[in-house]
Amino acid sequence: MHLSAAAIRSDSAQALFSNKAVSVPDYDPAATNPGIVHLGIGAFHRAHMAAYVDSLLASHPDWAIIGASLRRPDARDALAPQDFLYTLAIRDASGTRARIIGAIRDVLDASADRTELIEIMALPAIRIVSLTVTEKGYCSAPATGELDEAHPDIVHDLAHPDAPLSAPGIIVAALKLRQARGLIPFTVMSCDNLPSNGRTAGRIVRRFAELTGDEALIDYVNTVSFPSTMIDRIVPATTDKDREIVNDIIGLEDAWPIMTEPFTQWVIEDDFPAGRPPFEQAGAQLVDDVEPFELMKLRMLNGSHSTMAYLGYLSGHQYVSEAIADPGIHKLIHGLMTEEVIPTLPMSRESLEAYRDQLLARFANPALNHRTWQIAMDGTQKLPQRLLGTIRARIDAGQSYTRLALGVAAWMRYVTGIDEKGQPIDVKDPLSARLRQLADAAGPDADQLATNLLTVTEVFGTDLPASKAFRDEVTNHLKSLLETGAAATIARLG
Ligand code: CS2
Repeated sequence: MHLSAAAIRSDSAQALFSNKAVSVPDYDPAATNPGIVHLGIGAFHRAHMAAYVDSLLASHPDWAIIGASLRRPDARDALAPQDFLYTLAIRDASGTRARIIGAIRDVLDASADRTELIEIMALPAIRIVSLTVTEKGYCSAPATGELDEAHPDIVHDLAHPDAPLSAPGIIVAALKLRQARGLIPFTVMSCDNLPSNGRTAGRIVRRFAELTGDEALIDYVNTVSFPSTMIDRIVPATTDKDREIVNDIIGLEDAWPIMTEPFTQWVIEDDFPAGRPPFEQAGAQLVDDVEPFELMKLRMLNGSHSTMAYLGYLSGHQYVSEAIADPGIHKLIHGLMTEEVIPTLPMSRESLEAYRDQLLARFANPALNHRTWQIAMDGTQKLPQRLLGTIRARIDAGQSYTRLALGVAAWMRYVTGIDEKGQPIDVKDPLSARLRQLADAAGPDADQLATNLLTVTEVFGTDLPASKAFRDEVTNHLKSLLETGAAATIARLG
């Protein structure tokens, strides 16, 4: 039997759930009303924000979520037949806990039609529009966080404002409709791994509005608030094996369960003029300034993740848990956080070392099959906030950054598209064609490869390529990676 509202109320399911400690919504999802529209209804949102909202709906039924996927129809296809219910499977070495989530009331396939989505975003009841559209969904230049005005989707959306493709285009179209209806704006809450994600989202949306030349709209968009958030939960892509595990536990077929770890954290800047659910009652931290938390998470967790993804993949490790079990990689990541990242952060060393140890344990979670290839994706959008910002801070302080530079060199080695055994690597990146061209033009020469890739100013800016010390450090690592491989390079670092 398929997962559905009726199925989870059946006697057989209730009996099984009480035996196996499967939890179900403590409210009737059909009796809730949407207050949030979420753009980018992928695995991450379903493991994180939707779970917080799920905890609140019994007491605050007017904050259910309408999700939209902007690129693919698959979320709607999978979830509609099961009344938008899905299982969140929380896994570690001790086992799997299943929680059925009812917070999502509908999923729109906005890859096919944006009209309905924009219409819903302009309903009075919608007070928050949240986003997990990934770094590239902001259509920005990663090095600066400014709107990329030449981005094909932005060019399209400015020419066709009523049929937008991009997240900024959709948000501005919905705000325009709200303005026409005399409504106050919704709050835009970014939940992506960007530096100052609220400020970045605000800068991009406001710039898009400016480019429309519509003065009244520009004024209205200037009144929108864009709180920053720091979001943290590791959520690997779901596999068929995961589906089997979950179906076995819940005794029902769930077309798209989500696998995650026990750890979860959400720090939110408290700036919601249109109102918000009491996220703090679900465990979120509401603060005045999220930036220190974001910096800590991006540099410690995501910086380590990307470094491990490239070096791990090149060393033949399919999963993060395998990479971190490799003594060379463990030592490198421990050293990267302790020696190079922690001194750049404003918190106490003691608390940061505790955070580091917790991260090392999370990376080692043997039940999360988190592929290095998944994290390696979209490197051009990730490197600036994960590694390059930290390198800049180290340079400014006159300090060394050899492990961080190895992470950058490993990315360069990875985007050549050929692994250490001569097999092709499926490099997923919005700039992959250009990266491939630059790599092919360089051939196996480390100097040339580094020189070519450092011309990608959207990633490196102009300051880092101009620093001889930075170029030398990256080139030396790259030479070693090309000539001796990842494992020997890591070992040499000691
Ligand atoms: C990962 C993140 O895929 C990636 O790039 O580094 O998705 C990471 O798992 C999350 O940020 C954890 O909160």
